[in-house]
Amino acid sequence: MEHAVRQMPERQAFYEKIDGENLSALWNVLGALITPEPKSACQPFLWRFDAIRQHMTEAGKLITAKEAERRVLILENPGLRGQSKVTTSLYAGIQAVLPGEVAPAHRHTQSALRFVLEGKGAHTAVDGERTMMSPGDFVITPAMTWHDHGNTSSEPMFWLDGLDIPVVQFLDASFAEGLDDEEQPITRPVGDSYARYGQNLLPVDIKRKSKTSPVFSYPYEHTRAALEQMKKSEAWDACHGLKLRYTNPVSGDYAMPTMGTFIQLLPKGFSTSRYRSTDATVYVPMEGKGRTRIGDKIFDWGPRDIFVVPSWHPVSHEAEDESVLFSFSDRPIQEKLDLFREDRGNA
Ligand code: 1HN
Repeated sequence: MEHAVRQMPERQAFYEKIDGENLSALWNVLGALITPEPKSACQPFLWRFDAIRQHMTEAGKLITAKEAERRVLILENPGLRGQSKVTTSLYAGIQAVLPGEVAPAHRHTQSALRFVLEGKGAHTAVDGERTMMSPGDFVITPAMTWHDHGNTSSEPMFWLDGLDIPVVQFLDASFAEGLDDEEQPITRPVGDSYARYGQNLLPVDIKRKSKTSPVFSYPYEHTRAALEQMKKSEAWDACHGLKLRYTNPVSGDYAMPTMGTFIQLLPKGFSTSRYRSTDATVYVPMEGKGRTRIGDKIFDWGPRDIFVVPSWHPVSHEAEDESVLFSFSDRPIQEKLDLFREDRGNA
């Protein structure tokens, strides 16, 4: 599959002739199309949150959340510049909502996840319900649900947005609309979805069409408590330390149909075994500090930095302090299409 076909004047003339009829010879491109293993333009990279915060503060003086609709700095993968992609299939950005601001209501077919980085007391409204946001919370905006954000606190609020924009783009399935009002009508009390779906209970006659978890918010307090309890058993996985996936309580599947979200704890001094998988992954350390080797590059990280591991690049983490890492990838899509592969080395 990897051989290159020889060029000859007669062949060249043939290619030029068929080119005019929108035809092209497979034998010239086969090797590039069907590679023996993933060959991605996506590159390993790390963004420092402190640098982004500074730029966001400047952006806050240049444009309001209302005018921008969403005041976001896109994390553009250096190998994919100009495409608004953090990996080949995923989008990521850092959003700021300043005190008193509203990011106006809209809805679209793209699904969004938020991972709260800094600030307290801002909220997002999804499908008629408000959710307060705190650092470490994982919050979901399902496809085509109305959503707006507001900050009635006195501190700026920063979070990471992850969206399946490139997937929806690839499938040409984008629909979006705005709302006449800035904020959507609130029809349910704060905490309603968590009480109804987030307590190992479900409404007796539950019928849901949506493949997204009805738990809009996974508060860090509970996530962290689960890790804290589990770490007592010291059952560390060689590649992952202690790694959990966020789930949809209705289906037991990932919390979102297109993006898998994960939280992992690495104890102080722990080094993970080399691991690689086909799902390019975006990581956000929430606590601790350490370094991660991705292929032949090494990145030092601390809380709120963001780094990206491309498909099939060997990755190993070293935690200098006890560390908690949030991550997300397109793994649910790959698993459903029988494309997901991982390599744990000998671990
Ligand atoms: C969006 O709706 C949000 O709701 C954030 O906060 C980022 C990037 C592209 C398209 C829609 C949000 C987005 C987005």
